[in-house]
Amino acid sequence: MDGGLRNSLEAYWMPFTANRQFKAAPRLFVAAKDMHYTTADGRQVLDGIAGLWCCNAGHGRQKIVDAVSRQVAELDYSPAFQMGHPKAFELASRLAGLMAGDLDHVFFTNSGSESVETALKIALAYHRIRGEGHRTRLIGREKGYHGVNFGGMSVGGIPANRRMFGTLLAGVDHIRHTHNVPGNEFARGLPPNGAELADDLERLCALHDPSTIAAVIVEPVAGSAGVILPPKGYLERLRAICDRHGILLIFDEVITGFGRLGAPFAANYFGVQPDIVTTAKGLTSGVVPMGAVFVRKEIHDAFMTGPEHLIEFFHGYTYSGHPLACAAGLAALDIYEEEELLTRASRIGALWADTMHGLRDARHVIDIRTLGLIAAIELEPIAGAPTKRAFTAFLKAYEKGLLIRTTGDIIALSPPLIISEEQIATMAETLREVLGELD
Ligand code: PXG
Repeated sequence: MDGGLRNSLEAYWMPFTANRQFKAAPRLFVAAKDMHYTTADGRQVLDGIAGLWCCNAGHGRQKIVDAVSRQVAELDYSPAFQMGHPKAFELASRLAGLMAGDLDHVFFTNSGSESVETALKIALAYHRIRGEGHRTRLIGREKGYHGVNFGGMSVGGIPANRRMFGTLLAGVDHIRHTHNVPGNEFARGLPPNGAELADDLERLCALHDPSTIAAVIVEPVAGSAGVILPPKGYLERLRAICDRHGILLIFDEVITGFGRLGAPFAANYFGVQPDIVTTAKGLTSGVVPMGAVFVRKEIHDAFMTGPEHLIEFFHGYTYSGHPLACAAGLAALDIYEEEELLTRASRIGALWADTMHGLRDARHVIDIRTLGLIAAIELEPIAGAPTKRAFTAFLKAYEKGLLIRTTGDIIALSPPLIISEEQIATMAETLREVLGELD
């Protein structure tokens, strides 16, 4: 690499990246179309993770490109506070129509992290408005990922994401995770064992008194910690405990939203009704940053009480409901609808699961988990060097033309929902080759 290029890589401090490793051997994408990225050296790379779980309609979709282009020329920005523009209302209405039950009010943000902060603040304010200001505790789950801001980091349960950052939010506790429950190895779909882990919430209710708890936030399917599935009956049990104690249940659907499981949202898929749902990513198919928080009617209406000239909720972002994001969101929803993408994972899920579980005899594999169009391939860590084996797999897969994600020693896969049957087979073949070459 020449000195000039090295310098040009230096200034950008990359997020969640081994910066020195990257800059010594950069991996740059310069274009993307449908299921493939093009690298700076002109190679095609099959996208096994929808960008970062977000490009659900695939890349370079003309309808989205056109909608965003038209929008930037017509109305580039409209103030988010005390003013509106038509597409924000249209998008919120369409989203409410897709979502399960009466989660029919939508608050716009710009990312999953902001959606989480917004949801936690809505939960606290809702109780306070109703005269239950004693409900201040927030409960998350071990291994949970709810973004990187202080609220989400606090209810999150990934140690590396927390340990450098002081005391975090006060009054937060965590229920146990559901990873690697004995008897669940290589289960297809929802694991059979571990529903009783939901009862851990009762332990925290007994410890803190349930009247101090505002909300519980969980990912219906945990993505970042390595695809951790809810045992059969687990989410229903969590819902029942929340109901018993007047606790709000928040589903963080930043990954599961917009078709990942074969239904529009996990709330639809599992038939479990949360009180608040956080989303982002697939909302615009990753094209323009945007998040949306869905709130049940009763919660929204509780805010709409005081004098009408007063702001009901002191929260929002300059770019909430940004016109470009709304244009991208509406076009993405059009594509999802026309191509029936939000339910496609239910149609090819069996093939996906068969193909991925076909890797169970590959080297180093100790577990495989699949649901919808998600898969995790868990590897035996190298003794004394955790994460190294999976990271090497990531580098090798990239060299062989396949983009995957790894967390710890787990390979996570979540392709765009447009993936073809042949491309699913290609993914598995490449992975088998990669696993066979690992130390
Ligand atoms: N909640 C959940 C459940 C997430 O998965 C966030 C919140 C935060 O979203 P933003 O938009 O602020 O990044 C996420 C993000 C991975 C990976 O490969 C996962 C995420 C982001 C990047 C990589 O596991 N999830």
